[in-house]
Amino acid sequence: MLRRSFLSLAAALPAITRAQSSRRPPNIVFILADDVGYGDVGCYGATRVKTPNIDRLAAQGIRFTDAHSTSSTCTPSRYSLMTGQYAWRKKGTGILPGDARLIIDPARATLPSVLKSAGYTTAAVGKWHLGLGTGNVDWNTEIHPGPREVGFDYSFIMPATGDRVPCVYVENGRVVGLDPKDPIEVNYQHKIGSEPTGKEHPELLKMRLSEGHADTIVNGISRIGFMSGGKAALWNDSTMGQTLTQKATGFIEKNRSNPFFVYLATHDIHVPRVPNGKFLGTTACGLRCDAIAQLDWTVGQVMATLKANRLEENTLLIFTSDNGPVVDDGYADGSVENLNGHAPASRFRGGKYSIYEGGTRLPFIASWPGRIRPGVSDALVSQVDMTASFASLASAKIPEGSAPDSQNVLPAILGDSKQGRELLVEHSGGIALRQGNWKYIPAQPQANGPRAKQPDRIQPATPELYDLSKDIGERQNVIAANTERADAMRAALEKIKG
Ligand code: NG6
Ligand code: CA
Repeated sequence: MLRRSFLSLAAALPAITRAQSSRRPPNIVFILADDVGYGDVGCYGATRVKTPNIDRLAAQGIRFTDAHSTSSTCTPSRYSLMTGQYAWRKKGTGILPGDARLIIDPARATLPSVLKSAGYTTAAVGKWHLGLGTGNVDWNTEIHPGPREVGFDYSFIMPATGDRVPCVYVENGRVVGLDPKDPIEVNYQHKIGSEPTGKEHPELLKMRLSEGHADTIVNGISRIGFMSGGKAALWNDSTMGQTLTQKATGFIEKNRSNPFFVYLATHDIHVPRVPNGKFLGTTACGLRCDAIAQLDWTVGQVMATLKANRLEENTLLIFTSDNGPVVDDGYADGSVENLNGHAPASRFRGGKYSIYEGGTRLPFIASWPGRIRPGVSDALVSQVDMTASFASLASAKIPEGSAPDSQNVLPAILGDSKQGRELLVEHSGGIALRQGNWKYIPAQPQANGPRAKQPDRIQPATPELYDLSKDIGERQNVIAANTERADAMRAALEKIKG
């Protein structure tokens, strides 16, 4: 074992020397897809949808088999990624409405601010969903605090999600294309303005609803929340993939001569799924998979841009997702009917909204040609670790007290070590603990929404223990036969909770 790690270290040495002798630290491009599950891409087993670009990235980099988002939904997951703090430690980090205030304290060091302190130029492109302003956002003036105040030099964002108003892009704090004579108003309590809603006018909808999403209709699709005004600024759902990709690649081109960090948070494959016409019907598993095809195109564009600008060998490119998969997430878009054997969570139990592995165990690929040697890693790593790991890569300091849960797993990410975390807290409303191949799940808070009893959303009401080395699908609760281990893991979890 020792000998092997010595050998792999020795093999990596010339590359390390090369990286260190170049004057600048490597660029970092972090592509965070939305709701993409472990089984949704080819290199993780998908066959009904082809993902040649993501597969190529995996072939030239390291494909992780036990990498996690911190949470099974977007806002807490992204909060943890950005702050290096587990979201369950902080109140108010659940799924946010589109008019929520910024939930990251600008006084804290963040992933982008730490990189900025090391000389990086930083950009956030795509889905934000971490709130903006300090309450009662005025969408018609400069909106702050937001990405800039937490460390992003440039930002081009969707404020919340594709299915939440306001349906406009915000670039560096300003709504893009806003006509001042047609001001935007947003309300999550009651209807405003004269635009029809999905509830009143289902006949106007081009996408039927299965749950919620019955408020203001924008581009023929009703959303969560009410919005009036801003007609000229509304985004076009079917060009969103292209728009976000171009903003990210444009930033890369513009900043090619200085170290940069790009956080590209795609809207794909979140609902509403409106992939561009050129991807429609290109897969064998419906609209959800067509959105995966569009996502794969985005990854290909980023790779091509790095190559064209001769940045490949000086850029760490990571591809992952914010939480596990969901097929019907409120729009009856045919994705369930057209699955055709496609298994979004692969062999794992649960998905988005679930404490089981499907909730947070996701594709995670790290590529850096010339530095990372291709392979597969079973190291346990979490997105909460990006702050400490990227700080280490950039030789940046994390101020005392910031990023408290972030561990430096850079050696695992670069393939110099097979070792990741020893312990990981998973989160989906409640929390659970991973220790090696063991997973301890305390009794979880019970939801009572219309879907809470769906098999892929059931949360355990009493404690469970799984040995993932024998039972990757978390089917055999072995707590009764392993009470000592369960007690020890419960105690370890209590200690981490503090
Ligand atoms: C849920 C929405 C779902 C999605 C999710 C957030 C309903 C019925 N469901 O409340 O459609 O928007 O929030 O997804 O409204 S996430 O990926 O941003 O966490
Ligand atoms: Ca998500």
